[in-house]
Order: sequence, then C-alpha cells, then structure tokens
Amino acid sequence: MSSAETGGVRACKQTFPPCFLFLLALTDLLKRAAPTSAETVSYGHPQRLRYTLDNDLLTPEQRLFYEENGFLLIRNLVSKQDIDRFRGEFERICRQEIKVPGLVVMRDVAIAKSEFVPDQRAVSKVQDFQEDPELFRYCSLPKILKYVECFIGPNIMAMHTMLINKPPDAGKKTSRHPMHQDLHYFPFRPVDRIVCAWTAMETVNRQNGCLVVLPGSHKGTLQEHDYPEWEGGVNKMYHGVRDYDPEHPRVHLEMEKGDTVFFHPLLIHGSGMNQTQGFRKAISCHYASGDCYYIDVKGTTQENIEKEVKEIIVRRHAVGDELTFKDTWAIRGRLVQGERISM
Ligand SMILES: O=C(O)CCC(=O)C(=O)O
Repeated sequence: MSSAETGGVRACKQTFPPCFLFLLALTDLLKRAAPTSAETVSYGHPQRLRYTLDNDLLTPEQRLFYEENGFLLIRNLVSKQDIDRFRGEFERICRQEIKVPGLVVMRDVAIAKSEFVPDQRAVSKVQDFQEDPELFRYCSLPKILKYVECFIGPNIMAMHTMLINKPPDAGKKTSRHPMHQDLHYFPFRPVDRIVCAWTAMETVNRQNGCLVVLPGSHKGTLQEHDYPEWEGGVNKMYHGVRDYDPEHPRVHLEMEKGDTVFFHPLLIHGSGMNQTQGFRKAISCHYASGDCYYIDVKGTTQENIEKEVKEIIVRRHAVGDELTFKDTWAIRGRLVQGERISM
C-alpha cells in the first residue's frame, strides 16, 4: 500500500454535487423499477431502496445519496457542549483519574514503547467505553439515534465504541489508518442493518487526517483484510483491505466540530496521516439492529481478526479462552433503544 493511500491524492470535499447524484440515482431507480408484465410500480414509494428504511427524517435526496454512496454527512449534529464534555472525560481517563471497566486504551505504535506519559499524548484511541456513563451518552443521544433508526430500524444496539485521538505523526506515517471495511471486525449480520456514526470533535481536514471514503464501495462484498506492509509499522488491529482498486474515486470528508457521518460497514474507508501538532479527535459508535444474528466466521476471511479480538478480550475481562467471538461482542453490546431480540 502506498503512502498516499490514506494521506489523500485528490483534492475534494464531496466530488459530486448532491443534486447531480440525486438525479442520477433517481434515473437509475426508475430504470430498475420499470414495470414488467408481472409487476406494477408506484414511483411515489421508494420500494427498491435497500440500505435505508422508510422514515420521516431523511429527505429523498439524503436516502438516495446513502443508497448510492454508502455514507451520509450531517453537519452540526452534536452540540459543542456535548463534545466538550466527552473531551473532558477522555482527558480524565488519560490522566488516570478514573478507571473504566473493560476500556481498551491504545497507543500509537510509534510512541507505545516510549516513556510512560499519563496524558493524552500517549493514547491514540480508547475503545469499548460502554461502562463509562459520560462517554456512552454519545451512543444514546436522541439526535444520533433518530438517524441510526433510518438505517437499521427501531431496535438499536450500541456494539462498538471508540474515541480516536490521532496523534501528530512521529515521522513514520503510523498515524494513518489503512483502508478497510468495518464488517471485517463484526460476526453479526445482516450487513445492511449495521451502521457507524462518527462525529468530529474538532475541525478535521486533510492536514490532520480526516476520513477518506470510496463512495459506492458498500455495494461490494467483504474483502480479505490483513496488516498492511508499512515500513514504519502498523497499529494493533489496524487491518487493511488487501486489494482494492487504486483508481476508485475517493472523497476526503472534511468536517467541523459536531458534524457526523453515518456509514455502511462495507464502505471502504480509512484516514490519512496527521501532519499537524494537534491530536485529531473523533468519537464513534457502531450500531446494529437488535434483530441481527451472530454468524460463525470459521473458514472465512474474518478468522484472523477473530483470533486477535478473542486474545484481547480474554486478557481484558479475565475470562477463559472458551469464550467465543460471538461472546466477545455480546458482552460489550448495549441496548440503547427498543428491544434486544437476538443480539
Ligand atoms: O478515525 C479514524 O481515523 C478512522 C477510524 C476508523 O476507520 C476505524 O477505527 O474503523
């Protein structure tokens, strides 16, 4: 994988004007919906939409945008006050003023072996904050759940939580996040009833390593993932897609504090190097429908991540290795709305 991979090649915020995309998608939809002798079609009702559900929140343009691109950016969704509270809590965790059960604290591979520093300079990410009431408030914010419901329905489980504190790159490009599909990490399905919410906690741009997405890649299948062969090293669990089309158009999601992007778990995405001296922060949660079900990943491309995740959870939760991959998710998942049916 090249250094430009997530650092960005093309200068663009959104490559296509939304009205253009809407027209394109609508034409495509109408073409696909052309009635045959056996079917009748109501053009007023978007029956053919696969990735979004009928709802009163998304405009037709927003639905079609997600259907076609696999992500939807909502500006100014989370309040500055909430973000400041999340930031304060994160800093307390870094200063070790509070201890959160099950929380995984990660360090960038470039600084992991350096001297211990009890502040955010040593921490590149905290994961699994479901037991921290302040951070977990993010996952239950009604304004986020309203959107999540449009993608996965009314029964909502918060499955995976992260606060990412991308450090200034120490010169080895280790602050990049390789291009990947989040489904690689998840042993639950159906894929279309999973969605990620990712909120910028400050201005994120190409300089400090914003998200980079390959629009439309959510329509593909789950690819094989592994650690990329990067000279400077790769962070723990940062698997990347082994093979994807380098010519695929990419979009750099430049966002302001509080802006939130929702994206599909097959969308190929990553983030670039942080070339500033600041720590680029974002908070995120992966949601799955309470009606989802677990699958056995044995014999699939997900076997490698199953092994790694199990080792970490066994260590963190002091449990035996009879724990299954499914269990590692079931113990972390929390119901935030509706019913927990099969998760
Ligand atoms: O926030 C980032 O830099 C990328 C996060 C991401 O894609 C992930 O953790 O799956």
